[in-house]
Amino acid sequence: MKMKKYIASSMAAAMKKVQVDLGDDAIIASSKVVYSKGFLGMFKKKSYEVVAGIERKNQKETMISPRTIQQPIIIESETTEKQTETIKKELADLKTMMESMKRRSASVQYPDELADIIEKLEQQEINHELITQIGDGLFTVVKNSKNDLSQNELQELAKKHILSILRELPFGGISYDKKYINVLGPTGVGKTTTIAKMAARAVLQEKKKIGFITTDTYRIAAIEQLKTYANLLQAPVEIVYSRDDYEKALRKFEHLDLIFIDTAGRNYKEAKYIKDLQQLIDVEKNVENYLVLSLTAKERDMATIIEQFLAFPVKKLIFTKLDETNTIGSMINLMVKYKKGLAYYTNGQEVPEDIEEASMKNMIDLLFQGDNI
Ligand SMILES: Nc1nc2c(ncn2[C@@H]2O[C@H](COP(=O)(O)OP(=O)(O)O)[C@@H](O)[C@H]2O)c(=O)[nH]1
Ligand SMILES: [Mg+2]
Repeated sequence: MKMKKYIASSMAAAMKKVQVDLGDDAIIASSKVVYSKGFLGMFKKKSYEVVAGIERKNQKETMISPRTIQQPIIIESETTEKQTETIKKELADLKTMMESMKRRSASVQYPDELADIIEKLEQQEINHELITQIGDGLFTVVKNSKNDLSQNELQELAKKHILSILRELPFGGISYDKKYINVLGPTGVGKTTTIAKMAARAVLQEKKKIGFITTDTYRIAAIEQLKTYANLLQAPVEIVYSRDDYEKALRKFEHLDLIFIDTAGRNYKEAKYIKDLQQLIDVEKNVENYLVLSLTAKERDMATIIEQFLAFPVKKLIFTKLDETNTIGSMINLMVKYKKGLAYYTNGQEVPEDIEEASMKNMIDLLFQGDNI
């Protein structure tokens, strides 16, 4: 089978080229994102490369026929057990590869009317696996539908499909069932600012008596920052340097409704603070843990951070700096991958207004926002 390379500015466009050139029977051997070299490594251009070919009738069995696969087994009739294992593994790999090729080539066969939606999800950087899942779902509906569906109807269907993927995950902010709100995450993501926003809501809307504890004693500025917000809300702050301080702070705040615990980013590596907290408070019973991530970070780095916190019972994430990006696919990819819910997302530096409690619906609307297909 002769292979050809197709390059275009989107995956959908590259697939289209393949389809126009080779027709519906084209087989996709590989697809990837490529970056062209820019000046001094800058201004790199992103494009999509698809390698595809078409099987000619008389060549049908040349590539991956059962005979080709079996041949080594027949020739090597005196193979040792180890060799047999290797061959079995190779066969299994080959099977996986063929299944994946079949699956990828299926995307070529998505009808044209799905191209815009698939492209939108790609632009949002939803990962390939989820896009295939959504695309396959829509494809089934389109195939079985008697009438043509409008773009709006298709978009609604795509939203419903995403809702069903997310349905097990918890959404929404502080429950007010637990006394301690523990906010974790690396430095600079916006933990303290977000705490101030959450605390302001607790005081102004829920009329809670609140207090703050900070273990982020590394930089004076960080303490001052929290004190400033606490003063505005006329709430007490305890600065905790040791386990003793911790115990004292917890006792001192016994009469309050809600305690926000601000942490130092570097603690996520030490994990000592987390252990202390676990020993002092019944974490399961009394603490709601939130992990804060910034949408401006790379998805891979965010994944590493989530993995560092897997041992800790974090049920929901908070994503900050939505105002600094147009893509939220990474948020959805990570939530699905790590089965974490979403509490809030924040969209600016202003306290207390730049925060929104998350719901499944507003997150999905956000994904298709500004979209008038
Ligand atoms: N653009 C934007 N900046 C934010 C947001 N949340 C926090 N920041 C800024 O990010 C910086 C670090 O915030 P800070 O709360 O000190 O982060 P921490 O180190 O995690 O406690 C500050 O300049 C904040 O104003 C947000 O939603 N959008
Ligand atoms: Mg801070």
